Amino acid sequence: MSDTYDAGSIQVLEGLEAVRKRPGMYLGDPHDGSALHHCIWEVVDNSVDEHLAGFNDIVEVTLLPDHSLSVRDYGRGIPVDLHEEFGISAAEVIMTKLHAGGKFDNSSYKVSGGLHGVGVSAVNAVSEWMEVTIHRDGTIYRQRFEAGVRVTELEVIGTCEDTGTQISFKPDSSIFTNITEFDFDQIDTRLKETSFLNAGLKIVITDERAEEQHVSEHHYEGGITEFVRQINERREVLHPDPVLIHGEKVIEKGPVTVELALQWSDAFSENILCYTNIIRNRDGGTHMSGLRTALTSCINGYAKKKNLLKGDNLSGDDVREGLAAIVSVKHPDPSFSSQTKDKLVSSEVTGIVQTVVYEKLNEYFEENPSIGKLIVDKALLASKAREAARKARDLTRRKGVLEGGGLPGKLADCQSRNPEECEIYLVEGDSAGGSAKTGRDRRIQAILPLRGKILNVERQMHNVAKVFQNQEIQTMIRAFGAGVGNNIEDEGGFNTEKLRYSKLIIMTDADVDGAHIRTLMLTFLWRFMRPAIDGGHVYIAQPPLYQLSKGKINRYAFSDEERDDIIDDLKGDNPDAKIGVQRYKGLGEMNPEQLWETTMNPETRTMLRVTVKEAEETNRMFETLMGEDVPERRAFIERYAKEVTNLDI
Ligand code: 0RA
Repeated sequence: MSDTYDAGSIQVLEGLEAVRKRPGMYLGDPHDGSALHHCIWEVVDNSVDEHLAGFNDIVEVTLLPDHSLSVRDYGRGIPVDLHEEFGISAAEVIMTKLHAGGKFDNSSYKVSGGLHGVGVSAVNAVSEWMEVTIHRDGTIYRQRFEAGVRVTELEVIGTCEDTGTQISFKPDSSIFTNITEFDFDQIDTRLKETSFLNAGLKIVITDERAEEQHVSEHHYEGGITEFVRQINERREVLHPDPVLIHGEKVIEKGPVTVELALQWSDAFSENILCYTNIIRNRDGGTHMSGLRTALTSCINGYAKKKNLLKGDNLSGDDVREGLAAIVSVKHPDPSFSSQTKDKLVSSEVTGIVQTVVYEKLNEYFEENPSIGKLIVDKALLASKAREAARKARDLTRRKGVLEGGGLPGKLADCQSRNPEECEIYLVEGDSAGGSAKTGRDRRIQAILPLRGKILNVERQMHNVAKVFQNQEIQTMIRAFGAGVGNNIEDEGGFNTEKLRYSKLIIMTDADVDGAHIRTLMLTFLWRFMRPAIDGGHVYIAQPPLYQLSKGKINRYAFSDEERDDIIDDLKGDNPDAKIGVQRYKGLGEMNPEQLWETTMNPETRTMLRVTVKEAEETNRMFETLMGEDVPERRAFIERYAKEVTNLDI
């Protein structure tokens, strides 16, 4: 047997040596954690394939204290019989031959892994060691490799009653540098997504690296429907159950299946996630275009038929406002625009998705006319908002809002005329406004006190005039000096280049009312001055929740946790030390110095910058800020605070 065997194994070595030499080409950057985690996806994908083939319901991923990781499934087990061409076991071929993935089965078996990547052998190549354990035909087999080279034969080590495969590996520390530890959260997030996209597949992740083990389990019988539900978890949805759409078309290469779940909520932006063979396509592609075309024509058609549409057609943006959707395509041979698979370009997919969605969504509207009307109404509101923003400049000009009065009387402007260094604080209430005026750095900080609640513009979209009659809104427009209306192309439309301040800082009380006012302000900015948000000019001040004092020492806490830490710290070795704890209910309770020190001093303050990197984040942001979900809000603050700190340097 040895001749063929040697020839085969030389080929194997050459292949794997290439991976070791240039891991970046096969697995991504070995220094920033991406290749390291890619190894996991690569191994897990094989088990997911077994699920897709209908033979596996559980994947167990375990992070071990020796920096190794194991993936166990309960599928058929890798075949152990002799591979004719190479003269070694099929298992060894899979473990050592690049791209050996789907050779054994020419059905549509390889849907995820085979297309995803380079196969488990590439991971083997960059592993200090890898072990495969196979449960098959009542027998347990094991084989071990080091740096991709086998160091034992495939040995029988016992008997069993189940079937399945376990692959364990330890990434080679001579290849992976800088980030060398598996990141539990990253793994958890990714595998959660995987289980959403594979209805019924249970994925259990166990972290045994710390003394106390940590387990996370994902199992969604509802698949992408539950995924959409979760995206909309904290939103007011227009219909309780996501619309589930399924279709298939057989093309020359095999069957293309499309699966979608759609659900509209009262959120502002759209949130559509696209996948091909379980891999996320961040930039969408032909499946996305198919969906968009179908949505626009279907919803316009329905609106007309029901006489709900008076004026122009609804735009694509209008019908997608507030939509959360998952599009999952399975394709036997997809093409992408790049190696990273960010965009699907297989052209036949557009038509397939379009036809399926158009048909099924029409059917859905016929069967659920009241929901159809809610969705059309929501799109009409979005359309009105857009129209309103467009009309806004004319109206404000006619009313002389922009030119007429000059700067508003309530504005305590700053001395500098250099917008780059200037900031404007939008402060709720006169008393807080007073403290802010006294405490500020008057050279660069302007204060605009806003009285009471500003208008909820969302409810007034049908009546733009009313929005612009609102005193607080007029005041803001005049103070900012950059016009109004989201379209910069419009004359008088909001133009960040004209902004008199580079930072628009919303400063409200740290309570429910404050959160509400902040939401109203953000809603106004979103609808009428969106370039300010897009350009990163909008900030949220973070006043402290507590003052802690011991004698002459004053310290401030921004969360309950921090409060407890500071109390411990101040007590030091004396548990009986007297610590004064003051809870700030509003900004008004702080004197000017305190307000400066804790919230306004650019050297020491923490602010949130309102950023819109992705629609997803926009959505989450608005909810995060509106809701009272404290952990979520804290996570948000932590995530953005860093960015802001950097910015302020
Ligand atoms: C090739 C053929 C068959 C199964 C597998 C590979 C397989 C590979 C992996 C990798 C991890 N877990 C896995 N489970 C299965 C089909 C074998 C048959 O027809 O019985």
